[in-house]
Amino acid sequence: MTESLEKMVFVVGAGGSGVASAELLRREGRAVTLFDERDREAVERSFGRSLPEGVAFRRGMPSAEDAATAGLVVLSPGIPSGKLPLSALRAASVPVWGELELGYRRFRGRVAAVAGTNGKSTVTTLIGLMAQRAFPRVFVGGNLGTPFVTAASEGAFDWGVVEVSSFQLETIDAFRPAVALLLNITEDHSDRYSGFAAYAEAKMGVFRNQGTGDTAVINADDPEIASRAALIPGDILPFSLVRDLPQGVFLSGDEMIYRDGGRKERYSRSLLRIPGTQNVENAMAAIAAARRMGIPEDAVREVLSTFQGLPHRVEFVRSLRGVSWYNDSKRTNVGAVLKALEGFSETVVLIAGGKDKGVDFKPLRDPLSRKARGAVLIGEARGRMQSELAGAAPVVTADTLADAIRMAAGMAQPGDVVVFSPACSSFDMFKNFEDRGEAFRAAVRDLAE
Ligand code: UMA
Repeated sequence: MTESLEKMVFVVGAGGSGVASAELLRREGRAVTLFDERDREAVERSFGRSLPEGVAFRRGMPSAEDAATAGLVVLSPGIPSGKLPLSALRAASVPVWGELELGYRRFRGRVAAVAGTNGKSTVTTLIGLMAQRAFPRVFVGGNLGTPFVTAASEGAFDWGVVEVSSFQLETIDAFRPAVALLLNITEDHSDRYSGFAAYAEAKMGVFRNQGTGDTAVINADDPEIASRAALIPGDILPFSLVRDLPQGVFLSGDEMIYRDGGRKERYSRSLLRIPGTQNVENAMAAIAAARRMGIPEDAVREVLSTFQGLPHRVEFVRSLRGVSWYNDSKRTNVGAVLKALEGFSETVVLIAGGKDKGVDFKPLRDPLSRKARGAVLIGEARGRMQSELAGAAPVVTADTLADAIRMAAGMAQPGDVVVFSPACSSFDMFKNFEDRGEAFRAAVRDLAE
């Protein structure tokens, strides 16, 4: 469906991506109404400034009666499309795009898109840094922070390197990245999707519009992706930790080997400053994408050997009485915590919990029973987590993060690691995962010697 330029645009959701979309559309001269379930005052307070000039605001969601007055709906990723009057919009031929689709339609340049349950932000940052060494104008953003639409007002780019979430991929239409990556699919956001298949299908959307000349970088070791690979229309370049590939990137001993056509390049694993096998996967995905984007080998090596990792992802905080403390607040799902735990050879005290997204916590039982001294659980999910994890290791609950830190400090023995890897989102007790990670860091730094 095409947008009707004469009619009003409804931008639904007045968060970061909605407001950036409204600003872009206003600059294009469009009439825009922003909708949000919070009132205007609350929205403006959260931004610390007024809404963009010339943009109308309405509290609530558009109604079926409104549909005929809209030429386009731009839906924010955090709002399920079921909140819109979808049949009325369809009847009036009004397209519903996400901010990602709007950004793509307006962006001038080639796009590399990074999808997956875990590792997206790290891989997006790695590829972004590599691209910035090779090309004069590169946009890096998307789900990890700066909304993609903001690039539309900034002229032409060589590349846009964009992290894309399953929420954003639900509302694409023409979105066609020249290079698309899917790092892994494990359970997350069960409160939003009718089942795992629906979530996986949203993620596979990153490849939907690809065709000849486009590259699809996929994790060959992920059974969910491998079983869907036949649906990918682009040219597949896989990566693997466990087996040699005739084409793609794979780990062989201590080397990551890139094979593509007649080329073969070797990247030593010891180049990497970021720990754990999950980061070897992230590096291999970035190598595959970067080389297909035309980024020279030297630029790839330079970034791999200097990138220190993003905050809140297995971030070392301090060592105290022989115990190392790590802030891993970004781990908001079970699959991510499994990977984080795998990355430690030491005995672990896990601090976890947060907003309950309805997922199954039982997969954590195995690593807890093998390598944990115990677990301290916080937040809305703590009761359900405790009952699902009981018996795998000593499991206790705490009312506050500060209490949990004190309890973990009491459990840990010299040589152990304490990691705060929540497996839940943060919204029950904190503004976001950054806020939660900062609170953790500050409280750990405050622990007395
Ligand atoms: N709102 C409603 N009704 C609802 C839900 C929300 O009115 O049912 C309103 C809220 O009052 C708020 C606005 O919608 O004013 C928030 O919109 P939003 O949740 O879509 O958030 P944005 O601020 O626009 O941020 C979004 C992404 N958020 C989500 O996907 C939930 C950000 O990803 C992203 O950085 C940003 O766009 C720029 O692209 C965050 C995230 O948590 C980091 N992503 C999830 C993840 O990574 O797992 C997918």
